[in-house]
Amino acid sequence: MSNEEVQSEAFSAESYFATQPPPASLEEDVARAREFIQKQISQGRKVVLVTSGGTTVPLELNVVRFLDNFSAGTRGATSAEYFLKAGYSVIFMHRQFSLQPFSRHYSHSTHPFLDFLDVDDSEEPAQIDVKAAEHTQLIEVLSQYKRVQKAGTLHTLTFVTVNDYLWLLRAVSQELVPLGRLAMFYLAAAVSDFFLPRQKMSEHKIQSGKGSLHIEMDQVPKILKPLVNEWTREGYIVSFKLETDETLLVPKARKALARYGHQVVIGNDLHRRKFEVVFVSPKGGRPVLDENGEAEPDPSQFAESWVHIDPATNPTREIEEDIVAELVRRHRVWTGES
Ligand code: PAZ
Repeated sequence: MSNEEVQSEAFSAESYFATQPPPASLEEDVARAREFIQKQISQGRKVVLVTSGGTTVPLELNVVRFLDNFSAGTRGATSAEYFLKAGYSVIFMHRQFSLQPFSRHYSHSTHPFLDFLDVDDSEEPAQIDVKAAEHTQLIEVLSQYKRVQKAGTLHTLTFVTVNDYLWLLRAVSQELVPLGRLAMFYLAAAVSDFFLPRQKMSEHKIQSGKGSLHIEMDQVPKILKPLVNEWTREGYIVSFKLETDETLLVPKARKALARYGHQVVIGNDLHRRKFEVVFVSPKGGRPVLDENGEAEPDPSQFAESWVHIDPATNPTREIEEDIVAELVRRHRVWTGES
């Protein structure tokens, strides 16, 4: 395909996957995920696919520079733990080196593990101890981690680029089809809206001699559309919407629900996301959108509920506990259990 052809193309999901190459590890990743899913099916478990962390957009084929975003993966890693506690099996699809369930409690930047160890080198061999103040939390985290390891209910997949993410999401969601309504999708990753198609990338490091850098990026296809309509028809799909202008949260969440037809959008403001989110969902059937999909859908078609926690009165409480409890309840209704 020539550059001109690529430039004029608005990427649909179909044209995206027809023109952008899959990551080298895809087949192996999918085979491992399939094995995990089959085991969970044989044990009658519900499975949630949690996506977490940010995607990168490489600017060169021999990549030196890339665009990234702020997400540390806190939402995804924390939620994965609460889903495991609630009895779900979890496929944790996360950005390489972002936070992970359990180990997140000992992140190198907020709680480095060397700081909670003591060494006594007065004897040979030297002894290492965990500081007394750290015992309670470490025992709790470690016990849960070991329990999950023993039960084999957590499976981890990694992505780096937005391309890795899209290919993995498509493949894993197709593997989840046999679970029908027992599958949940919890799409908390911060996925780039723009990317540079492979055909437009410079092969080598972009040189700085020519003054300012102009890059025109293409829009990443709206992946929720094929996810809902083609890749999984019965899974319970929860997407996240991040905004920095809080007044946009609910209108944009409504629009996404009307456009894609999934079950819940959780809206969060960048600065308030750790203690406030809003659940937006259709009240009845699929909300109606105007013909060209531009006008605001009628608000009476949607229900909203806000979840708040108060960090001043309860600094250790995590909002993900409330988010997951609410989703577990809604998913039960979806599967016909209540
Ligand atoms: O990873 P984190 O805890 O720092 O942030 C979580 C989040 C804000 C990325 C997530 O809650 C979210 O909104 N994800 C979707 C972002 C988007 O609109 O693409």
